[in-house]
Amino acid sequence: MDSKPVETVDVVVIGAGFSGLYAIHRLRGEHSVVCFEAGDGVGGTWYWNRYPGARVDIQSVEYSYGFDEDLQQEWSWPEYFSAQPDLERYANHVADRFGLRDAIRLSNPVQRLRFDADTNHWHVHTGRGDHVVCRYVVAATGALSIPNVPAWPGRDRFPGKILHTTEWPREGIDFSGQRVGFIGTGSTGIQAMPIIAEQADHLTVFQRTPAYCMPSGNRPLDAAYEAEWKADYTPRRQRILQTWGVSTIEYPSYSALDCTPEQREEILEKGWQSKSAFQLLVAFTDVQTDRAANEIVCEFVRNKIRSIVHDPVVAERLCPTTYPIGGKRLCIGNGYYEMYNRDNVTLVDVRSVPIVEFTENGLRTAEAEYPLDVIVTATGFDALTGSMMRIDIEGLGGVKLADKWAEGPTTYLGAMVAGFPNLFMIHGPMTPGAQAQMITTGEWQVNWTAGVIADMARDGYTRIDTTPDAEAWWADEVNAVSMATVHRFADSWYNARNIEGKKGGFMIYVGGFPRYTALSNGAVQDGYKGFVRS
Ligand code: NA7
Repeated sequence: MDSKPVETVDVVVIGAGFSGLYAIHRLRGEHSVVCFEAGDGVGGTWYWNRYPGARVDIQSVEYSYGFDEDLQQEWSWPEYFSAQPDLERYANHVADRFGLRDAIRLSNPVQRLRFDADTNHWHVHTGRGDHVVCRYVVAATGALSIPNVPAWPGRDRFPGKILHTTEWPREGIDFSGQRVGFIGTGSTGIQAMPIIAEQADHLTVFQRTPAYCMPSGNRPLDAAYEAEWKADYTPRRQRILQTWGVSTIEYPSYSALDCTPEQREEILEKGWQSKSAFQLLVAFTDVQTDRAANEIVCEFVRNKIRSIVHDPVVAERLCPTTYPIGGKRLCIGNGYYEMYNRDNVTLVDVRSVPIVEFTENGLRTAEAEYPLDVIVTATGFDALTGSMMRIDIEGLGGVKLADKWAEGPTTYLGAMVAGFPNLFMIHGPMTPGAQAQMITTGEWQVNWTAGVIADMARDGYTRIDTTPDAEAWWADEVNAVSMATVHRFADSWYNARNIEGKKGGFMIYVGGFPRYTALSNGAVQDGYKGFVRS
């Protein structure tokens, strides 16, 4: 029984990350809005991920909001690629500047959603006993918010700390004199490890799959560059939506296969030195679509690793060979490969000799025990579906979302799920997600959702749903475009193969943001094709 009185609002927003904050701002001009947030502060990803070295991998001048001209003119980023404290500060600034805090209830996670088909309202129940009845729910729950921690036995026996990077203590951790074990060599691990290695007595890296990593070229933001952006923001924001989400890289018109070896080397070296993260992925037109073109870039990076890392055995162990570059998100680092030249860093291959258990001394693989004081897991996330599946969501006919998605997510445009009316997802499964720049594209999805909600009132409807046929059509589209890229050749959170036993197939839309927006707008303009309104 809820002890608090039942409240009624128009819209409940779940999550006060960057998309959730904008959703509050965008919707509350015309609607009453309440936002529930699990954390005790705003910022979502940039609230939770406070591990050492946490930093955005897209330039801050573009990884920022574009909805308010004054905001983008007045805000200054100290570096090209901002660190977590600056991003969290920005989220708080936006919450204050636009007066969003009175709509946000912190430390109050949504636990249950139930749709009342008689009234076309959602009943929202939270961890703090709130019960809100609303017409629409906008779930901005985050694509990467539920940590994946492999279930090795013996966790209770290990006397030291075991930390996941997304649950980092606000006060930080002093690694001085510590023997640190680090599991996970994705984007997160690559950012955190070089900093931890500088403090720790010893760092043992447990690597299952080596990563392709290119240097970020981070540096203090140049005033002239900032001014150039500020003088030209509107077209630049539009360009972000017209590319695959990063406008600060150059998109060439030549294939790798049409260049001579010398030309390729020159282009790739320029890309590596470009200080524009991700440039290697678009060094040629076909890096993301042609295995032979892709392999040219892979070998370039392997040779970089061989030239940076002194110990040839360690260098070879760090060379990715089993998947194409860009098949998983390219890692953007600051001194990652160089770190392996330190005397206090050891690399252990846990692909051939897997981790078996935590022990009273540290971590045991199938071959050896490693004595440790602290273990850090940067083992990724139950991505895309995890945050929705953990909420008890009951749609039409008592169907639970977790049951409907037991074999993998089904959505229409990544925005709605058939049988769960009036529930919109931002950056949900089968949207472009991290394949585009998430603040700008999150704004776009919120605007699209706000338009759909406005049309409901205009057209006199109270329920919008989608259909299994529309979901099947979208699944075909998501799969078809994924077949055109190299993503299918890598195991990653894009295709649910980062977690053993997770089902779902391809969960990211890699057809490009321009095509995604055209299809989403087209559905609306085509009389809400694929939707059912009543
Ligand atoms: P990622 O990219 O999913 O990386 C997780 C890492 O953890 C990766 O190296 C995994 O190896 C490793 N991992 C996961 N499970 C295990 C087990 N059981 N044993 C050993 N190693 C394991 O997560 P990140 O947090 O780094 O980055 C997520 C996104 O944040 C990133 O894509 C950017 O968009 C920002 P694997 O490669 O699966 O073999």
